Amino acid sequence: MTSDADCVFCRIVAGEIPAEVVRETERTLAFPDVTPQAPVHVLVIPKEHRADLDAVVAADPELAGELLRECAAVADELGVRESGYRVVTNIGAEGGQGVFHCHLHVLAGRQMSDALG
Ligand code: DGP
Repeated sequence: MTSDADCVFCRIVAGEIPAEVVRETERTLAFPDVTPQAPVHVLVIPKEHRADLDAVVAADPELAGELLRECAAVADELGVRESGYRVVTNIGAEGGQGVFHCHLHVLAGRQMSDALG
């Protein structure tokens, strides 16, 4: 599996940085964002190191699908699937990405604005 010793999310996958696991599959991990922007703010990541969703789609479209299914499963598990939730992924510096290991933000528990940035 591709991994990067300097990557904070690879270190979470390796258990070197603690995170409360919300969901885990063989290839994905979901854990709360350290700086939550909503009452529910969970990150869904592939365990293997890929820079962003674009890179996952190019290398492994099946894994991209699994990440999206996991977002819905997180919403289900945390009881917000009915009320609604937002899935966001930032790609590249101008896209607002700060951690260059693919992650999908699952946000819920408050009314989201209709502004997208
Ligand atoms: P983005 O801007 O899309 O790259 O968001 C990166 C998110 O990652 C940001 O909301 C904060 C979160 N984050 C950064 N470092 C850690 C960490 O060590 N643990 C957790 N749980 N989240 C982190």
